[in-house]
Amino acid sequence: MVALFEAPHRRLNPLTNEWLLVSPQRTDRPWQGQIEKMVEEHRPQYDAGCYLCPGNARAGDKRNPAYDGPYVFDNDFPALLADTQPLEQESHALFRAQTERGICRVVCFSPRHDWTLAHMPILDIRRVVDVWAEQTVELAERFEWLRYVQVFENKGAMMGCSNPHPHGQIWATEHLPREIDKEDRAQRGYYEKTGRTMISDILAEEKRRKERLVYENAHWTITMPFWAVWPFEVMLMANRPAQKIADLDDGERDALADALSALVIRYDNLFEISFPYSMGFHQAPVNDGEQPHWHLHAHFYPPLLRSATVKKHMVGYEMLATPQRDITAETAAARLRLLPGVRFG
Ligand code: H2U
Ligand code: ZN
Repeated sequence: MVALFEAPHRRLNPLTNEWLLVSPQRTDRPWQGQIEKMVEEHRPQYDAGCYLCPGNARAGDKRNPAYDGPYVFDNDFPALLADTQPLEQESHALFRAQTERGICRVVCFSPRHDWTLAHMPILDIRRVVDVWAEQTVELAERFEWLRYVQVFENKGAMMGCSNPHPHGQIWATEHLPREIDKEDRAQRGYYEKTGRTMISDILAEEKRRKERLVYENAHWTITMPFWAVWPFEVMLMANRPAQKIADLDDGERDALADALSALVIRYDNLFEISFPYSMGFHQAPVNDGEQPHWHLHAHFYPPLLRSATVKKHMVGYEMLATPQRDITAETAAARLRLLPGVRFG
């Protein structure tokens, strides 16, 4: 018998029912080779050329107000439209199409052009949490045909983010997006069988084993999932099976701001750079009654592998067959867990 960290094996993601391949024998050895340091780019607090800074012009004669906290606006180049016309009928069973109505918004996290979540005081992050909650409620109430509100942040040029000003986006749609649909089915099946949310059981086990824990506070737990695909992928889970961001009480929102700050600071400290990632919350669908199988959480997917510049490529076998990783989730979790909680520099 060999241990999981010694031999190639596959692991199942129970939230999506998808497998990944783990090959720890390839590089699961003590960290070797040097880590190139990148010089941090210094940005001004206000950039006259930034379309997200307070008071500045945006596309189509729009202008941002002189905002001093989080600021939300309708995306000027939305991927979805609320009033799109019905599609002409495509009747072939193998060529299905459906109308997808939706709303796209941009959420500036702070007026400070030079900040990221990792620089923001926890009280300021808390205001962003409130905005995410309000937006989910407001959108669902105003557009009764909406079924899902996706809150996310795409950070860093490496992730294709077009502007370093701290911001995220909200896309709300009339259907469940693909990842949500997978998680909805898996969580529902688990809840129907056990009467508990899948994530409650994952949390209990992770808190007992501790090997993949990255950070925890009174209301939130951050772990590297057993089935993590990206080298430093983590999940941020509500300790209680809350369904939506808006269900969180005051203490849980404060603790969420604390957990977000703790995580993104550790991420920045890993390679001493502003760490790129895509993150987003997974919450219960809207306008569809109670969803007791849903358990609020967020996923962080950072592209970096070994240094500030070496990124993991999801190509070849991973595109054609199944995702694969070398360093195990346990090894990577330990690295993140041991990083300082104060940002470098
Ligand atoms: P990303 O860099 O994460 O893509 O976000 C920037 C968003 O801002 C992008 O979705 C929008 C883009 O459509 N945008 C505006 O809404 N107005 C503008 O004037 C420029 C960019
Ligand atoms: Zn700016």
